[in-house]
Amino acid sequence: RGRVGSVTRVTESTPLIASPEPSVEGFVREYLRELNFTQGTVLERASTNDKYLALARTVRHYLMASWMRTTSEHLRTQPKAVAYLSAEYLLGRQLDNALIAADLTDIASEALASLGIDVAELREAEVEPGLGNGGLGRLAACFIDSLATMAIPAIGYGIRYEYGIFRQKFEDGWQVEKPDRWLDNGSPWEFAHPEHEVTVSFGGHVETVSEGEGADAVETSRWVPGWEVLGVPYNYMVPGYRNGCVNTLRLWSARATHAFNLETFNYGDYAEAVRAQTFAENISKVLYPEDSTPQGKELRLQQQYFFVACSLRDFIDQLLPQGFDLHRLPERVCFQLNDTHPVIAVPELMRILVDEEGFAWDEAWEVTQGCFAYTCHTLLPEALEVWPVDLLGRLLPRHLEIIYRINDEFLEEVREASGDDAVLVRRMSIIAEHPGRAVRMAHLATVAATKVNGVAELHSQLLRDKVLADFARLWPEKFTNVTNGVTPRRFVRMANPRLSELITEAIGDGWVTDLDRLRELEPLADDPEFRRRFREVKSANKERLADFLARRDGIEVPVDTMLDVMVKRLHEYKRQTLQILHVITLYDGIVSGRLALEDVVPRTVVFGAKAAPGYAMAKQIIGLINHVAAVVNNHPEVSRVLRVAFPANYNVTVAETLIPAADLSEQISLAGKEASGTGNMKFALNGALTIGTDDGANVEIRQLVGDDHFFLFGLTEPEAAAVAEAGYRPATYYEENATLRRALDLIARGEFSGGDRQTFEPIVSNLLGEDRFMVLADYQSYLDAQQRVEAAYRDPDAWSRSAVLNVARSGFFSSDRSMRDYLDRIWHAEPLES
Ligand code: KOT
Repeated sequence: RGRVGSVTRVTESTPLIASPEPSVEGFVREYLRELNFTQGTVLERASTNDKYLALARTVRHYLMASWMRTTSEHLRTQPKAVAYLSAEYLLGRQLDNALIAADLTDIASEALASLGIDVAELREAEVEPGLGNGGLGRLAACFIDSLATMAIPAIGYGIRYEYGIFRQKFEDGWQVEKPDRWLDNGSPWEFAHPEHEVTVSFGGHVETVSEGEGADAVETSRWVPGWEVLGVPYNYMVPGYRNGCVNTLRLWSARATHAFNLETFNYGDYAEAVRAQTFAENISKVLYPEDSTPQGKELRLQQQYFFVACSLRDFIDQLLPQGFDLHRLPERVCFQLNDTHPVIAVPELMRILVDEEGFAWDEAWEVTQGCFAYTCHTLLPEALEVWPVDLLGRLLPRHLEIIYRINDEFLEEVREASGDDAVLVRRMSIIAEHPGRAVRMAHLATVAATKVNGVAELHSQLLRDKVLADFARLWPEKFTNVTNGVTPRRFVRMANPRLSELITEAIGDGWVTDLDRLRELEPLADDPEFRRRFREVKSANKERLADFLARRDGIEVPVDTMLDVMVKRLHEYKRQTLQILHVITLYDGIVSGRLALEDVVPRTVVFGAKAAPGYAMAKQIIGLINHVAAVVNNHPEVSRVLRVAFPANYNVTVAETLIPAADLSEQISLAGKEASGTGNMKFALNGALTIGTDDGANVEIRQLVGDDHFFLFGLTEPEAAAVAEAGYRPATYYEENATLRRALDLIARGEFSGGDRQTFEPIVSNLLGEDRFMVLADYQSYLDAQQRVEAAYRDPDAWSRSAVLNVARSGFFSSDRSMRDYLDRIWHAEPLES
């Protein structure tokens, strides 16, 4: 596969242009070519966006040959591939990641500097593709990064939403949502391929046709759809870290069909035709902003089927050789279902095999069961997706029929195994009967999948013991765990260049793709000089953050305080309320004179969180945090030791500047509610200490870093379950704990709402009356843990020793390790030879 002049031969038949050799002069040339010939402007007149677009396209050139080569190698060698099906990819900015993957950071900076351009300024011009809500979407982005870095033949499939997660603003401290027009300035990282469009059908009805005569006659179903849309694929490069592998992320965009256009437009009703066209294109218009609470909207189901139908068709038609025997599909692919959002792929594959390919039902079911694996990401019952039968039947009548048959045969198996246990059959059925008939997508996924996994040890255990216990008894070998991970490329190497350099100086740069090697830092935790340099890195990162927030939000962050950070979606189970109660308690202590200023370790509490637009309580909590912030920050005494910062529109870009600066990571969900968490991992890897409950991956973080370097508090999952079982009465805690009472009374009396008692009444009455997530039960334990945090922070040497040990012992949380676990336990695919 050597270079032949400027042409690289990939296969016997595929000639390929080589990417340019990396050099400063070469880069300048490529850059000017892009600026002048593609962007169509001259340097003197170019806007920042022009310059950014030209830079992005230039960087692309250097990855292009690898991309084409990887693609051709997949096609030529037909290895087993992983097809990751996810409704969300929270990618974050692409430029810096591509520069680092291609090892072009220095060359690009020098080249552009020679033209008088500052690359740092161009980086800021990129609008991040926010095609996800939070953890689940960011996980998908980390996974495809790791798969490429490990040279695994993999493709990510998803939706190219025209509007990603909303842009959050605050008006008087209350969240308002603005549309995320991320495509407006051009999107240099995508490649549209309208020639590979796929037709997707919806609606209509099912006809039963008899084939054959007399006793041989068989009834078969035929779907007669009511309407169609087209899916146009947009390809994105997924570059591995300096390994010559560039995989593909393929996102689908909806278009009206050509036939449809012709018919309706010819009919003469132009306005109606345009309206109908808009209807089709609405399917990929906007990301649903609900995290962990499905909305049950018809358009959402359309989105799910749309991208899944496109993806299966695409995989079969484009990635398998013509005439491939689909009986052998499980040898070629594992479709990984990222939660239940893509589960409609199961009946879709059955439909393709039975209706289009003429498979017998049993044959088709065997193939289907061999092709899918399911990852569950939640424990909250309200997050489990169900689709009303009438809605699903209207939109996808043939699929509903297939689901019924899958269920019939499955329930037969349950009856046999259980000796006709009718209660069990009702519990396990894919079809729920109450409150209305509905398809339980998690049951469908579990029945169809070869493997079902949770995303952290505790979570997988709870899936086996509680949420899916009946299924785990029937098929114990189906259930497994794969603890989540995060990509060290983006979240350490790219987000924290200073720490990266310090680590590399100490142990070489192998850690970037082999994160267990961070262990080699352990002895350095006892080296005072290393700890000093570590503290220097932290404080430089705080300066960088302060500068960033000053420019972005006009927020002033003191750099010489403990930086205490809670960033994640706003959800009651995550308990942002608990942290704001701690802030209020500190405030109350100082204002009431019970707490002397000298006795408080100065800290800056930073929140970042979006609330689902329809989630009223979450929006209340955002309002409360902002109003408390205003009071605290404006108080002459209190603000000397305590600040609250809540930059709006927390996203991947903000995470990248915030996390490397943090001292304390808040992971304070009620035990048994957070499936894993992945922010917790990012903080530990960047040398923050965690204050956290025994929940999700916190459990594993604490086991690895050691109890002495982790601030544990709160009920355990079995304890919380027992409290709930016995009947939880939050008011008791209010009555018995004076500190807690004062904090809640301050809110109730309007201390943070200009004396108005109504403003935050819903929060207070919820906490006192229901408090579903046991904030009050864990309050005192949390306060005590914060006391231990203060004590520890007063000893900078001991603190930085713990911080270094957090880094050294968190290598396990690389998403490369997660990928190895998926490969060993679920996918059984192998790297492409290079
Ligand atoms: C969304 C809708 C339905 C069911 C689950 C979700 C979901 C779960 N969205 N995000 N998650 C989070 O996924 C992360 C990655 O596995 C976890 O770390 C986190 O705990 C989940 O809350």
